[in-house]
Amino acid sequence: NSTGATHPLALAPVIAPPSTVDGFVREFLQNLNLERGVTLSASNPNDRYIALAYTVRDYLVARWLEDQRRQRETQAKGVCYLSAEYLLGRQLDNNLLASGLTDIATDALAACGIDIGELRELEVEPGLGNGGLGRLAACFIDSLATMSVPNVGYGIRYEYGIFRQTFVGGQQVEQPDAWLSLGSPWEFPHPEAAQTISFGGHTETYDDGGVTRNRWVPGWDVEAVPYNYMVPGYQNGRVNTLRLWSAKATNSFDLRVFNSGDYEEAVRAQTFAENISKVLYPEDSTPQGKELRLQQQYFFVAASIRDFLDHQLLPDFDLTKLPERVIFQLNDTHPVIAVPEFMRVLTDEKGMDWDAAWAITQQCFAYTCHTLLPEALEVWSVDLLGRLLPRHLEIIYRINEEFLVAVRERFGDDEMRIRNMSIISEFPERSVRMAYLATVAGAKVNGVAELHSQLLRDKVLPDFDEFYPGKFTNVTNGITPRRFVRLANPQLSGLITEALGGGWLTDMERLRELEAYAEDPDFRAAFAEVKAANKRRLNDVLLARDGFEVSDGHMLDVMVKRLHEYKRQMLKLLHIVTAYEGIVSGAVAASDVQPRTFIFGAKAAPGYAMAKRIIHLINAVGSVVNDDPRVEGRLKVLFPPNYNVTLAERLIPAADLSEQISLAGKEASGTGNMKFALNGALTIGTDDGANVEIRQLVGDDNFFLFGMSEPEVEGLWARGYKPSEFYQADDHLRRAIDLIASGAFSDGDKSVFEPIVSNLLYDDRFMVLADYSAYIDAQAKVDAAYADQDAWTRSAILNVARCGFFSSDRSMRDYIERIWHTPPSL
Ligand code: T68
Repeated sequence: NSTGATHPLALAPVIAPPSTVDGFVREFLQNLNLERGVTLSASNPNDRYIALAYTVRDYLVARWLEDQRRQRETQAKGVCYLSAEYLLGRQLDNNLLASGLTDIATDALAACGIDIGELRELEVEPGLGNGGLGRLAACFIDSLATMSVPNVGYGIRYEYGIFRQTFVGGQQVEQPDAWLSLGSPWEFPHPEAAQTISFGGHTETYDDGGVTRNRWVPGWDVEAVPYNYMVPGYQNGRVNTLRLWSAKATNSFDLRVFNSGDYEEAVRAQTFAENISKVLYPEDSTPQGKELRLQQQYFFVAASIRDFLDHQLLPDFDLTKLPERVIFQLNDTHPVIAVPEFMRVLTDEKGMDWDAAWAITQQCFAYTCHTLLPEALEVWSVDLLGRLLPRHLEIIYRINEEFLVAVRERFGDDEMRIRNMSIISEFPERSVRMAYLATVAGAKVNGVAELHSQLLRDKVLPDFDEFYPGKFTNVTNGITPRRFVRLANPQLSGLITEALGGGWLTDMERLRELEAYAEDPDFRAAFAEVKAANKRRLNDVLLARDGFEVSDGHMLDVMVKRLHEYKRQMLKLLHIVTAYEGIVSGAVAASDVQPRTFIFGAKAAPGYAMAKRIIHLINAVGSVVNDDPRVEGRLKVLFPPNYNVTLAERLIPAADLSEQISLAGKEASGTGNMKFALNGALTIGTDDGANVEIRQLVGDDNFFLFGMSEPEVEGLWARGYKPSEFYQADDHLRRAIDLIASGAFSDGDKSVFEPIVSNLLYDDRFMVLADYSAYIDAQAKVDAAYADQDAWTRSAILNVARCGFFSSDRSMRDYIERIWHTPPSL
C-alpha cells in the first residue's frame, strides 16, 4: 500500500462491481450522468449503448486488474500472440455472456424502459482483420482467457478496419469503415505509456571499452500508443489483455519542423506518422509489398516486444530465462520482423552476445503458416528493408549466413539446395523470404489443418523439414463455441443444455452425447424447429438490412468467405446457372426442383479485378434469376453486401448446406466450415483443409464429398490441364458457360463477363471446370437427401455431435502441449 491509504475500501485490491439488477441500474444511470453528461430522459441511443458498455466494463475491470497484478507477481509463462489482424466482432454480447450479466443487464435496462436488443444493434464491430486469419486470432484469445492461460494479444489499432462493402449496379464499391466515429467504449487508451519506434537512418560500429559493437542510428520515429482491451474468459473470472497500438507523431517530429518554421510541413509530417495505423490492408491471401505495410509490421512488433521486456517482466529479470517466461507466436509472416528486432534488442541494446541471443530467440518464437499459395508467401526486397530497417537487414544477413553454414555442414556444397533454402532469394530481385526466416528462427512451425501441415512439409518447405526434424507440427484450427454457438445460436444452445445439462460450452467433446438424441424423434423435431426459427430470424435481419426475403420451405445453401478464385465461388455460380438453365430450357420441370435459396457473402480485395468481376456476375445472375417467373418459388440468389462477423452470426445458424468447395490443396484449413457444422448445416465439400477432418469425424453419410483429391489435382496438372476439353465434353457445363457468354446476365452485352469466360476456358488455375461434373452430381445427392427432412435433421444433429473437436479450446490445448508449454495460471 504505497499510497499510505487507511480507508478499508482503499485497502481492498479492487472495488467490487455490481451484480444485482438494482446495482446495475444504479451504475448504468451513473455512467449516463458521469461519462455521457446526460440524464436518462435526455439520453440518445448511443449514450445508452455507451453507458451500458461502461457498466459491463466496470464489472470486468476489477477482475482484469487483479489478473494483471497476479501475473506480475507469479511471472507465469505466457503467450504473446503477435497478429496484424484481430477480427473481433461485436463486443457487448460477448462481454455480457462472459461476465454472466446478460440477464441482469436485460432486466436492469428493461426497468429503465430500454430494450437491450436495440442497443446491441448500435455497436459497430471492430473489423480489424480480413478473414479467417484475423478471426482465428480473436477465437484463440477468447479460448486462452477461458482456459486461464496467461496471454497478451498484440496488434494494430487500425483507425479504419476492413472496408464496408456496397454494391452499385451489382459491382463492389468500398466505403471506409469509420468504426471509431462514435467512440469505442471497450478500449483503454494509454498515451502516457507510448513507446517510441524508430525507422530508417544507418548503422555504425563503435568501440565499447575495447569491444567493437554495432548499433543503429535511426532517421525518424513515431510514437506507438497502446490501447488495451479486456479479453474476458467465459464465466471464469479471468480477464486477459488485447493490446493494440496506434501511431502518433512524436514531439521530435513536430519540433524539428517547427524550428524550420514550416507549419504546413509540420502537419504533413504528422499525417505521415499517423498513417501507419490508419488503415487495414484489405488484401487477403496475397501479400502487399508496400512500404507502409512493412512500417505497420515493424511498428507493432517493436512496440510489443519492448512492452513485454520493459513492462511485463520484473525489473531485474534474468534474460537467459526468457524461454521459461514467454513464447511469441507469429500469426503468419506479418510479424516475422519481430525476429531480427528481438535479436537487435538482446545484442545491441542489452549487450548479450550473439550466440546466446540466438539460442534464446530460437526458443522464444514459433510460427504459424496459413497458406499454401506460393504467391501468398511474403517477401521484402532487400532494398526496401535496408532503407527502412538497416540494422535488421544486417541481422537477417548474419542469421542467414550462419544458417547456410550449418546447411552446408549437413548436406555438403549442394548449391541448388543452398539456393533453395537461403532466407535471401536473388530473383526477381534480392529479397528476404519471411516464411524461411520464421522457420529458421521458430522453435516450431505449424500448419492449420492435418492436410495443410502435411503439404507444408512435403511441398512448400521440404528441405527445412529434413534439416529440422521435429520442428514441423500441426494444430488444426478451431472456433470459439461461445460466440459461434452460444451467442449466435441461443436456441440450439438451449436445446443442447436441456439434453446434456450445463458445462458443454467449455468441454465441447461432450457434444458426442447428442449422438443418442439423433435417434429420438422428439429431439429431431425440436432441432428442426430451431433451424426453422433461425431461418425466420435471418429473414427478419435480411429484410431490415437489405430488403431481402428468405422464402419459407427453401433449403438455405450458403457460401460465405472472402472472394478468391481458389475458393471457387465460380463453381457455385455454375451450379446455379445450370439449375436455372435446366428449368428455363424446359429440360427440367420446375416442380421437380427442390426449392433453394443460395446465399453469398464475400468481399473482394479492392485491387483484385477478377474477384470483383465474379462479384458482379453473382449479382447479375441473382437479379435475372430472382426476376424470372419461370423459376419463382424454386431458385433464389441473395448476396447481402458487407459480410462480416455480425452477419455471420445470423447467417450460419440458419444454413442447411455449407459450401466448402476450394480446389484440393489450396485452402489451408477454413474455419467457416467448422462454424456451419457446429450449427447443424451439412457440408458439400472437397477433400481440402479441415474439410478432411470434418468428414472423418461426421462420417461419409453425413457429408457430401466431391471433386479431385490433392494428388489427383497434381496428376492432372502434370498431364497438362486443358479446361476447354471439359467444356467440350459436358453438355450442362457448355450450356451454363454459353449462357454467361451470351450476355444473358448482362443485358446482351457479351463483353462484360468475357474475361471470366475466357479465364475459365483457357486458364482456369483452380480447375473449376475439371470439378464441375462431380459437383453437379453431388448437388443432386444433396437434393435427394433434403427431400427426406427427418433423415437430413438426423445428419445435422450428428454433425453437431461429432464436431466438438473444432472448439478453439482444443486448438489451444494442442498449441500448449506441442508448442507453448504454458499451463493455466489460476
Ligand atoms: C486463412 N488465411 C486461410 N489470410 O486461407 C484459411 N493473408 O484457410 C485458414 O482457415 C485461416 O487463414 C486461419 O488459419 C487468411 O485469412 C489472410 O487474411 C491474409 C491477410 C493478409 C495477408 C495475407
